[in-house]
Amino acid sequence: MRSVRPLHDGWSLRSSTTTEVPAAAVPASVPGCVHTDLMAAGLIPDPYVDDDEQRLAWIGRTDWVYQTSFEHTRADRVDLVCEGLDTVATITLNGVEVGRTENMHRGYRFDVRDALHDGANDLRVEFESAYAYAERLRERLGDRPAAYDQPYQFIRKMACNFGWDWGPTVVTAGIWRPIALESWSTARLARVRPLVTVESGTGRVRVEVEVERAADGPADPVDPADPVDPAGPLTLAATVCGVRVTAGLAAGETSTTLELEIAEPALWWPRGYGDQRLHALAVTLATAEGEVLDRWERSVGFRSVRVETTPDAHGTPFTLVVNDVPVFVRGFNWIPDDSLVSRVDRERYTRRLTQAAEAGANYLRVWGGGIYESDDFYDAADSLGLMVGQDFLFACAAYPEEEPLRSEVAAEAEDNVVRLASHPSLVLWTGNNENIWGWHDWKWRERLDGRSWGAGYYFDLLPGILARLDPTRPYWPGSPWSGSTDRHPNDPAHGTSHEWEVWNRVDYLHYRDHVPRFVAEFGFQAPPAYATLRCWLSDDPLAPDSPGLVHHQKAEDGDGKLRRGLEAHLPTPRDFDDWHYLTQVNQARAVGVAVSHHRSHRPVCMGTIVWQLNDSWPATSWSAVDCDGRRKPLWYALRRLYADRLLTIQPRAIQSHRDGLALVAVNDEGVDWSGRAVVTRYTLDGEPRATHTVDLRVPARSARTCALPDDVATPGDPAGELLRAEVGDLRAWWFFAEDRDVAYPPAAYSAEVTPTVDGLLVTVTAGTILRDLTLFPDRLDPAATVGDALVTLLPGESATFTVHSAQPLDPAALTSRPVLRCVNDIAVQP
Ligand code: BMA
Repeated sequence: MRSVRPLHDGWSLRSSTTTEVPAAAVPASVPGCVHTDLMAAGLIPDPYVDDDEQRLAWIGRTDWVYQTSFEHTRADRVDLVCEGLDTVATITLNGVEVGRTENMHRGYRFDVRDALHDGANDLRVEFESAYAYAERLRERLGDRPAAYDQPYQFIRKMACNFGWDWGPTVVTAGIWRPIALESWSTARLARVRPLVTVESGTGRVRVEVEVERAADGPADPVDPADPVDPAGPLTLAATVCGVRVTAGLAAGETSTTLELEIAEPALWWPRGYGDQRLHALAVTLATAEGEVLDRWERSVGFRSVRVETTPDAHGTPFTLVVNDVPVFVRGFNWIPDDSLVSRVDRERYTRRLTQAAEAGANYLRVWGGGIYESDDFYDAADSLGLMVGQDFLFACAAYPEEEPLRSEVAAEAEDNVVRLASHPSLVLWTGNNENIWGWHDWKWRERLDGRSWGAGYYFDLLPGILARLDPTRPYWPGSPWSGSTDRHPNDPAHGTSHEWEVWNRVDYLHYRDHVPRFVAEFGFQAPPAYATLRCWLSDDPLAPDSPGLVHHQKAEDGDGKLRRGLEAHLPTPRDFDDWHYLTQVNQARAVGVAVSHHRSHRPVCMGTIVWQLNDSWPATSWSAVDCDGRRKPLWYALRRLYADRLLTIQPRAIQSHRDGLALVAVNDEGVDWSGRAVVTRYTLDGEPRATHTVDLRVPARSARTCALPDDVATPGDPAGELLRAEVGDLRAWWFFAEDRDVAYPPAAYSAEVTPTVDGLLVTVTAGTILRDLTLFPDRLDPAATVGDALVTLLPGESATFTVHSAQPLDPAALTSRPVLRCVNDIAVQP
């Protein structure tokens, strides 16, 4: 039986090519990376603190040696199995070179039998500087345009490691995924590829199996008295849902297919559409005599998936259809959860994906500048019912198609397509992030002057690999991609699009200018939570332009865009606390305009994916959750916007009402929704001026638009009135003027704080309107959390916030600025 022995102990790390740290070796963590080892040894500061990133750039330009030793007894075949090496490595065992690598995104297996000694063995993994390799290839293959002045498209390594508009430049090296010795005899399961389909209620698992036989005859059998012929007949068995099939492999054969058919299996559904039923699939390899040689087991889920792209009256849809049900995608873009990505463990993946699910998302797009996500990520997605679109790893650059890169791309694609095949959550493969768009629009063509840029990957190599290895999942050549080379790749009326005019150039109300079919990226920035800033920055005082904040804002003119975005909508901040709160409110408002617009246009629009869920370090960024896992107000806003039932007031030209308003009710549930909606025009003092009642009937998985009559939709005084729509607990608001122009009264309220077992209940009763009331308990206890945010109250109404904290919190501090905020507390004159 194949045995696996992890080699995670006894490692040390050193370098002979730098004088920045002593030459003596330091203990190394495996899996891990140089940065975390040097930090643990106290030799470097944390690159996420202040601007320490800048002092550590030399790490990426240095060569590093990892070394360990282990005791070993010989076996028939012994392989060194590296699930991930970052990146350019030479591996020696007892002074004998056993392998070389140049791709972080694939696994490697080296037959090390001949280099092993009985007893102690010396294993070294020497990493060449990623820059040295990439710059060498750039020199050889000719430069190519890219969004950043770094050679990331010349090496198969996580691109954002070289710095991004939300992330630091921390060019890592190290053994970033598990490494092990595998001992086996006769044969092993080299590749198991389960292809799961469902048709008319019948589930099928086609298990494609490739076997490796111990090389060329019984070399060095452990027990010479009992040699098993490694070329002899073998048997395979596969089991799922109690169904078992077997197949024989004749002498010398190395591959076969096992087909399992399950009548009416319990299906896997995206969350909100049904349960996430997973079933164990086991494959065993044995000799003809029945001796088990290897075993493989994964969870699979039965579901069908396709993308509907048949042109219609509006253009070209992009509608995911799972188990024959069209699914409205409410998603987040996902980036590596840490720039030092080897630190992200199973627990952290589960926590972060749970935050996405709890915000109401049903989809994550794994962006192409990161990694092919780990099985821990996909396991969490499988059980949470989060659908995943995985980009192949190409982002914002022209990528050379010459060797050695072409073969590396093919190898990594094959590896990962096979590795991820069992996960039902994976519903889409995408060729790249913004590269077709870049070629089209960003003057790449001129600069390339005929050189390759990646088209061969996106239109030929990658779809070819999928057709061969996993035809069960749809493929789309790019994000964005309009479905045809005859059209602009980012045409919102066709296929997938990215909306970046807002944020970069125009106000967020322009999200409403068109009705996109499926928006795979759009977003707006805000700073991270206050406690996160305080943890990582020593700025004193904190200010929008204090050095740490400036260093942790990586986007081009990011602070200018934040400021202009604010000026158009909200009162002028008087101090840092105002700026911090208002920029976070503005982020939530901007994304809210987009999401409610997109959802209100179901079924023309069938997907909205916010850029971005998470952060890889403490950053002012587009994220909803910051690097320390703290939820920004945007997260709470999305939880309302991504709920199955959404009520929203939208400007709509309906019949004669060219500047009219409409109430739109969106129902993503599988059952009809009926209720009585009351829409009232109020003064800021809470006086009703006009009311309209609508009997809503919203069939399952649809949206209904109801024009509002003029007496409700037309204010007497735009700066002093608002609309509120209510159905049950759901509310929608419409303000006729921007907050900076609204004649808000200074905020008045009373607050009551009641202790609970693990925190406090804070009940706020409004004396005046309170706009976007939000509590920031992390300002008092960094570990404190709150249950809701951005609650608007009319005079006399109250809201209760649940605060969790292990510390006693001062009630007075908890219920006043800067912990308790609303937009109209800015109206209070200091
Ligand atoms: C798109 C993404 C990312 C980037 C984001 C914000 O270009 O694909 O590359 O971080 O916008 O600018």
